[in-house]
Amino acid sequence: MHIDHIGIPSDHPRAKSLYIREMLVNGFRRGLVVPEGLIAHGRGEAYDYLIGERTTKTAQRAIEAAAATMLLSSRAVISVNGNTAALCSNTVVELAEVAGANIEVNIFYRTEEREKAIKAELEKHGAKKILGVGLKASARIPELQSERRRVDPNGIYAADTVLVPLEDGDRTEALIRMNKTVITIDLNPLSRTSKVADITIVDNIVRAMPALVYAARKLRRTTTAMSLKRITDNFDNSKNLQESLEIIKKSEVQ
Ligand code: PTJ
Repeated sequence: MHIDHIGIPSDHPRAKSLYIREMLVNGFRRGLVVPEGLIAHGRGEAYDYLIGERTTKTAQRAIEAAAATMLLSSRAVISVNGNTAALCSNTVVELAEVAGANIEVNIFYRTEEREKAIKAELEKHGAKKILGVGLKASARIPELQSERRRVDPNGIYAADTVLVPLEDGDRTEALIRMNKTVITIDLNPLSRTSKVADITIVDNIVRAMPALVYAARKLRRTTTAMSLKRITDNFDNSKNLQESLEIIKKSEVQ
């Protein structure tokens, strides 16, 4: 049995889940994640437990629709908050490259220090251009009061598609009002964001992001614009969310 440096035995039945927690705690200590982000993760974990801590077929369909949408977009942007940076900066950078998307830092609890820490984390993983930091976030999302309203005029403000993982409902609604296509990753199929987004991937971001990179890479190599369009046209978010809820309802004590 292997025990890693933080003391999690590799054969611990909940090892994976404990590693993810550690990544967030570590992200908190490094100034990427806010304390509230740890609470948000706890909520996510509970739903992850209920969907069986796996990427369901239902989530996989949403992942393919999301990949197709990003490939069809001309100005896709991946919005990165503290939790996303701590858990999957590497796949954010990969997805941006595969899908030709921009990366923008956009945080709810905004401080310049944390914006810079998130930017540095993304750069550490190979990101070359990062939008939305400091004075670059000079545009405003109309009718939104939170600090998330401040966006980059060359990024989220001008985007046709925005991927907003672990998002709050207010901004999702505001982005939809701006006629943007919104993709989210949210383990809670009942959240406001999940309900109002165009495509909701009900999965843990640590599994969804690598799957999204894989799907985008595969679709880019093998599929025409017409078949990408068919994938997006055939996707029904309400139906997909309903299926995720059914999976949760069926989860039972073994
Ligand atoms: O870094 P900041 O300042 O932008 O703050 C980030 C948080 C996450 C604190 C902020 O966006 C927030 O308060 O989010 P909410 O409103 O609590 O929503 C987070 C949603 O993400 C909830 O529905 C959770 O169930 C879900 N969630 C949490 N962890 C994961 C997740 N979904 C997928 N994968 C996860 N690991």
